[in-house]
Amino acid sequence: MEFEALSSAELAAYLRSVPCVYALLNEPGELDIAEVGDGNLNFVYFASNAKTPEKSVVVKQAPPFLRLVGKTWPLTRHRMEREVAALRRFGALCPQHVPRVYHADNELFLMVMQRLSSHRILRQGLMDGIVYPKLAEHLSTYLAHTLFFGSDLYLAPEVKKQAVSAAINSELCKITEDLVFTYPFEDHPSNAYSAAFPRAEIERLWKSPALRVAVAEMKWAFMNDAESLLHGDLHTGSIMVNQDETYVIDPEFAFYGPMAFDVGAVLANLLLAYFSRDWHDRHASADGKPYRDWLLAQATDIWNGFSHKFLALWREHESRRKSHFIGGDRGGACVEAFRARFMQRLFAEALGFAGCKMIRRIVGMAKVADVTSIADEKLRASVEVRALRCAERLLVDRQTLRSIDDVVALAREVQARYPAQG
Ligand code: SR1
Ligand code: MG
Repeated sequence: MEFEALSSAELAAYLRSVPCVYALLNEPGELDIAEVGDGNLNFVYFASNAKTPEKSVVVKQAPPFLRLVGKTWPLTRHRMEREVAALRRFGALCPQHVPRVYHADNELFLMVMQRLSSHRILRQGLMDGIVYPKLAEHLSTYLAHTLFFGSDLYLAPEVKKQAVSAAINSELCKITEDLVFTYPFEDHPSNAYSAAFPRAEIERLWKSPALRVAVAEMKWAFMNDAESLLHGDLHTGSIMVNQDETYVIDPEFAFYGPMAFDVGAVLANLLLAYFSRDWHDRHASADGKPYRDWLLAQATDIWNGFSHKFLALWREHESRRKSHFIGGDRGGACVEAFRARFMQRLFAEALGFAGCKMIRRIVGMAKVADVTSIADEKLRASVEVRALRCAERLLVDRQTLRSIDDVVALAREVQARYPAQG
């Protein structure tokens, strides 16, 4: 049967029929329903008790297609099960940073979840120049906990393998394999260019063997390195914030993949926010220079915080278990040497993934508002060139950029070398 989105009346009747939701909504006689989804995949509704509007939930339903494109791009509705499972797993590990799932329906492919009514999407906050003082602390905790506790550093091998198998998410991974790692690096019809974008810039990347090989290496890692349960789409539109709290939403792309993919997504989106400040500073109340510095400080603090917390979890776990992943280590030098190499590899991979993710947002079909909202065509093109040049260096030089300070220096250098036009 052809899919029809639920009408407000149907959804209200449904929500009243689910006892736990009915109770959460304060036993509503009437519900106010608003469709608010602006994402690429799903329908999202706010449902509030008409008499006590603070009693409110979010309902998310997966249609059998990609919302951004419509029925011509069919997509499994089982993605909702992946998202619910990931929210529950991440919520168990990091309840302070993950919204609660109140109810899931595997026949309607929908879930009812916590409404974050005093929070906003981080990307919008960054565009408006808002400082979030706890952001780096919260995101580094979220990344360290979700990535460490999903990995073979913590889980028993048979539990981990079972978890890998339960989290298979082939259709959504295929979207990433195509849209992040393949189409932007060829002359694909789904690519989209802004009006003043200099085509020579992308031709240059397509013809760079060093870049093409680097991207292929990242694609291989994405497809093969089942290291931990990932969010899988951790851009700044998947994060909700206020001055005190940070929540990570929308893990429908969750699967077992390389840990650095989530870290790289966060870094990529902070860099896109940084390069687009020439436009947003014109409208933000804050002074431009300190805000740019704050954005780069977030990248620094998130990487350093993540690395520190991940290592602390690892050391604590092995000390409690009285054994090491690498086995007996007389003298103890090899354990720490392995950890140092492990984190250096993660860092290099995070830079490679960040590079791919920046390029896909400039050249590929799914863009980001930080850049698309730049109404001045020439200025937007300057921002796009900076993002591409920085991304190229992140990919090609990912082994020689040894620290997050090197990345910050690179971002500043690119910003200075490609001044804003327009
Ligand atoms: C075609 S779906 C486009 C993008 O939206 C999601 O947020 C993912 O980033 C996906 O690649
Ligand atoms: Mg999403």
